Amino acid sequence: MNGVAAIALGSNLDSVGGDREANLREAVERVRALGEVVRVSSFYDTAPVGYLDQPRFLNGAMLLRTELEPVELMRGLLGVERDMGRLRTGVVGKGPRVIDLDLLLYGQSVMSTAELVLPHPEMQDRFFVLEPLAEIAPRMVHPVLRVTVEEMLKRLKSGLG
Ligand code: PH2
Ligand code: MG
Ligand code: MG
Repeated sequence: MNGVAAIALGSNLDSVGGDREANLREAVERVRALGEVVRVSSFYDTAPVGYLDQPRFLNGAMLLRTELEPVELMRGLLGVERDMGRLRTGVVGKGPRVIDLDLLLYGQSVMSTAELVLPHPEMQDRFFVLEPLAEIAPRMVHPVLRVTVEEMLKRLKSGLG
């Protein structure tokens, strides 16, 4: 398969490598090993959503053209998280993290396994995902909702969901 994947990036902790912005930049560089980086959004300072008792996030999005299958790509992203010092044991789920890389869309792929759900089930509800993604891929279509990223953002803003 050869597809264009949309990936969300987030960080709200310093790492040994630097601050939130340095972490996002480092992640983009490391993701280059998984395919061709087509676009990278600006980075947005955002208030934490869900688990609120944690530092503000820096969020962004990127488009990657890759020959990896969706699950292989996701494993690659988890590898980047791990290599950058992301801890997954003994920490609050949805809590502070050095780097978070979420696979949002992979072309028009729709799948649901224990390892990976595509499209990302919460992307349409998250400003911190849709704002950066709308900047780089406004016309990319959600294969289940059948609306563009631009439209998802508009609906979220208007409270239609
Ligand atoms: N990620 C979460 C939970 N809450 N809030 C913001 N603003 N940005 C995030 O990336 C984020 C969050 C879990 O992945
Ligand atoms: Mg996440
Ligand atoms: Mg994640």
